[in-house]
Amino acid sequence: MGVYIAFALLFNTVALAEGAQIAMDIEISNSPLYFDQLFINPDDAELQEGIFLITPFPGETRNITVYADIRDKNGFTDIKGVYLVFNGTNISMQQKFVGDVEMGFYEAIVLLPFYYKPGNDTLRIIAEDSGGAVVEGLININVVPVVSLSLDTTTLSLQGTTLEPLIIQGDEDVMTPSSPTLKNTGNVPLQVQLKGNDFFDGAMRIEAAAWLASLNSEGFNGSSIRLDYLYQDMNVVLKPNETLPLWLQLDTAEGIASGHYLGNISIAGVAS
Ligand SMILES: [Ca+2]
Ligand SMILES: [Ca+2]
Repeated sequence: MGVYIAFALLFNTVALAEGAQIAMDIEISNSPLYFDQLFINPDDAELQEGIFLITPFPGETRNITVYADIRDKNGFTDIKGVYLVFNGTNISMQQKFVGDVEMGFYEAIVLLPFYYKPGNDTLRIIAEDSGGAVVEGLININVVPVVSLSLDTTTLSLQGTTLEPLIIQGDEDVMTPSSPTLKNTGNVPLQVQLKGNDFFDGAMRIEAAAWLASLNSEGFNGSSIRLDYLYQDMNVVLKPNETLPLWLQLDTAEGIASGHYLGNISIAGVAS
């Protein structure tokens, strides 16, 4: 806890004769301004060994409430301004109520985007009184790594003839489920993996390997893989908050009987 000590040295200048006595009064005024308590709402973070653990919400911005109890020996009305510095922004903390004649209770909400980098960080709180005394307090935080991958498509149906390859076009818009879009909704880079199973209509079967998949804004111009029953790496790293279109193509070259087939394609993200 930071305690601000101001020294005021009051003495008279004297012409010093050798061996003369010097009279000196020293006044130490204690803490014109200091932090009584700095904390984050327990609902927003778990405290572990002096560090607040904050888990971002996948794909959303999380509001973190930060509190500072500040005392000023001259009375809380002497506190002029309280600011919170985080992620390059300076937020003014609002006085919520007063504890007693010396203490003011301040609050601010910090916005934590889901893609904010995980690891140790600090929230810096700066308070100033009318006399220009400044104190700075730190809240140590740890942003917990979150692995989260979202796909706007859950089910798709595809119609066509068996004369030519059937293509599902991906896009980069997460609001268009008919065109699959992957988005990294966590805060760590992800390796994307895909697998498929066989598609069936009764006894009729299309093997998983009849599907080609590509994660590329250019469609199949980039690298594509043939689906397998086990997860395979797409050799694409999806950065936090980044989106990529997923393209799928059913290869009908081997000849597929007409029917109504049903099957699954699964997507996974692995922290890379
Ligand atoms: Ca003061
Ligand atoms: Ca889409």
